[in-house]
Amino acid sequence: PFFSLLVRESPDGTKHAELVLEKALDREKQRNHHLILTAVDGGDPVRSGTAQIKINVTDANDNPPVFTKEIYTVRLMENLPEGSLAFQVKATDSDEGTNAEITYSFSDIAKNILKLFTLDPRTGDVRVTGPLDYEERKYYEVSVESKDGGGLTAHAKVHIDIIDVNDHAPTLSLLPILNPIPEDSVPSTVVAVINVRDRDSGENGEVSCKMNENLPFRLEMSS
Ligand SMILES: [Ca+2]
Ligand SMILES: [Ca+2]
Ligand SMILES: [Ca+2]
Ligand SMILES: [Ca+2]
Repeated sequence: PFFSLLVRESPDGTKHAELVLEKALDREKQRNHHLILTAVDGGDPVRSGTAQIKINVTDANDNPPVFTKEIYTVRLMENLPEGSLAFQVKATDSDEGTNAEITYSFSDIAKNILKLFTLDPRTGDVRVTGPLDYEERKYYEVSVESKDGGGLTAHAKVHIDIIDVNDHAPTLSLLPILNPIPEDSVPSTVVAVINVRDRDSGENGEVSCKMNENLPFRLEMSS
C-alpha cells in the first residue's frame, strides 16, 4: 500500500516505470519494504523479467521520549545517607540512534532542592547529596525532563515524601518558680515548670516523664 508504479512512455516508444510513494512511511512500524517488479511482454507465450527492490527506511525524529510514569511517587527515610540512590526516572524513545538517545535533567527546580538531589543525565538515577530532614521539610515536588538527541522533550513530576526517623531525643528545660521552697508551702503548690520537647512526629515525638520515687513532689501534665 505504500508504493505505486507509474509507467511512462517516451515518444520513441521506450517505457520506464517510476516507483512512487503513496503514503507516509513509519520506520517504527516497518523498517524495510521488499518489492518485486515484474515486466511482462506481449508475446505468446508470455515472457517476463523480474527485479527485486529492497527499500530501507531511515529514521526521522518523529517521536518524543515518553516517561514510564507521568508522576513518580517516592518515599525516602530522612536518614538516607548522602550518595544513596533515592529513585530512578526512565523514559523510552521509539526512534533509533541519536533520535532515541535520552538525557535527563531537573527542570524548574529550586536551588535549595538542587543541593539535596542529583540526577544522572544518562541513567536517570537520582541520588541524595544533602541531608534530608523531616523536621525541616516533609515533602518535595520536582519536575524532570527527558530530551532526545533531536531536541524533543517530555516532562514528568516526582512527589517525594520524607519519612520521619526517631533522630531527636527529648529535651528538657526547667523553669523554677519556687527555689528555695518555704517549708510551710501548701501541698499542690507548683514549684517548678518543666518543658519537654521532642522534634520528631508521631510516636517518635511522644514523650512521657517520670521522676524518682519517694520524693515529696509529683509531676502533673499541663499542655
Ligand atoms: Ca525521538
Ligand atoms: Ca522515527
Ligand atoms: Ca524522638
Ligand atoms: Ca525525625
